[in-house]
Amino acid sequence: MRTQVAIIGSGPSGLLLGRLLAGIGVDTVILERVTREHVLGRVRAGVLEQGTVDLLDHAGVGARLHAEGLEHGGVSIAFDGRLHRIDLAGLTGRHVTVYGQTEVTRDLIERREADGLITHYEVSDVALHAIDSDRPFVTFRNGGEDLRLDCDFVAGCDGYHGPSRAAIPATVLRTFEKVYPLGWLGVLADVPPVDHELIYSHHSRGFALCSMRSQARSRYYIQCAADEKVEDWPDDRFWDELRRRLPREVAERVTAGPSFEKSIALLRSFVAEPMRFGRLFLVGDAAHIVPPTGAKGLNLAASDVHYLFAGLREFYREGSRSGLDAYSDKALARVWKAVRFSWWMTRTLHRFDEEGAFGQRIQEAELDYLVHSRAAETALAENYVGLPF
Ligand code: RFL
Ligand code: PHB
Repeated sequence: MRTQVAIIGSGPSGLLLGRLLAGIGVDTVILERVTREHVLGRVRAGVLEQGTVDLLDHAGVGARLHAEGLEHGGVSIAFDGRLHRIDLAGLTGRHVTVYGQTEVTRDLIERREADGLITHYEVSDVALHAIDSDRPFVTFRNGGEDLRLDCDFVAGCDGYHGPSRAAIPATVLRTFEKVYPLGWLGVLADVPPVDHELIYSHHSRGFALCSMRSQARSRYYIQCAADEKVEDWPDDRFWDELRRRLPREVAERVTAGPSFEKSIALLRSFVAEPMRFGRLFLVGDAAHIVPPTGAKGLNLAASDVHYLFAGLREFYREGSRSGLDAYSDKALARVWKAVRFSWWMTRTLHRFDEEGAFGQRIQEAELDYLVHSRAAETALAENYVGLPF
């Protein structure tokens, strides 16, 4: 079989790219390792930058997001028993939208199906070939058959563990990594959120985050050790620990309830350069990972898609390769700024035993500076709402 752009991975990167290309009449086939249900069941990001919302609108999948998403004009930082609100809207003129990645994925999958476009789920042995030639192709197994997909370009939207990045020769690829010695234990529960906006809490027992999916569904996270097990965290222990890490007046307002999702995510920063090799383009988590503290992972996937879509549109409409040639540099310039911001948020808000008393004092000074300097608040706000594409 043949398509114009072979997309590996049906996460938000692959689905959004596929939808934008469909809008200009460019054909795509998506190859996905797991089932449709598995893709739709994953609980991940919750905060969308304005640029991501604009791109989803441009792709024609913004209707439910606008009806059900929650616009937040501020975010709170808690430390030393107090809450400090950062006025995102006042400082930047922009806001963020709370709308789960699960919902973004559902909207995109339903639209792809309505458009009659092809996604092969549960494929295995995906391998990329001749990506440094003008005739790349992808081979894979589907339903016991060995198949071949010829294409003009391959979009590697297959996340951190996918085969695309591994197809770039080691002599070309350079990687940068920082692994943090901690994890986030996350819980979803159908209880009203403790506040109408998000609260990021720095505490001597460890970091905590109060987030949400709707007025009736809360998403909470607490810092845990990297080797902890979900089974060791029954709901009661989770709620108790969460409350202890929040200022008293906030803790008293937390509504506890049975959780229906509980998982541990490890924190790392990772970047692969370049994001293009021949006719292969890496997009989203395939090229970079950020710790969730800055809420940037999904939003970076969206900005990569924006740059790649612009390059492909120029190629198919005008025959020009200049946008595609600029893709890696443009995407990486924005990626590194988000990597820096996520690293800074992570470093400032978590408990790091190995940094000792000196490290703790630096964190306290950083937070004190943040809440007393409009410049420092503005720096946080403009990164949090998202730097321009
Ligand atoms: P995905 O979502 O990982 O999708 C990759 C897809 O590729 C498939 N795949 C393969 N397909 C075929 N063959 C193979 N061999 C394959 N190997 C893999 C996978 O099955 C999958 O369907 O990458 P994508 O599309 O680049 O999207 C990236 C985002 O998912 C990710 O950056 C965010 O979820 C990160 N993230 C957050 N981002 C934000 O912007 N705001 C947040 O608030 C936020 N919170 C989070 C997060 C990630 C978290 N976890 C669990 C990692 C909170 C958490 C807890
Ligand atoms: C979430 O709601 O899942 C969430 C919100 C903000 C973050 C990370 C995750 O920084």
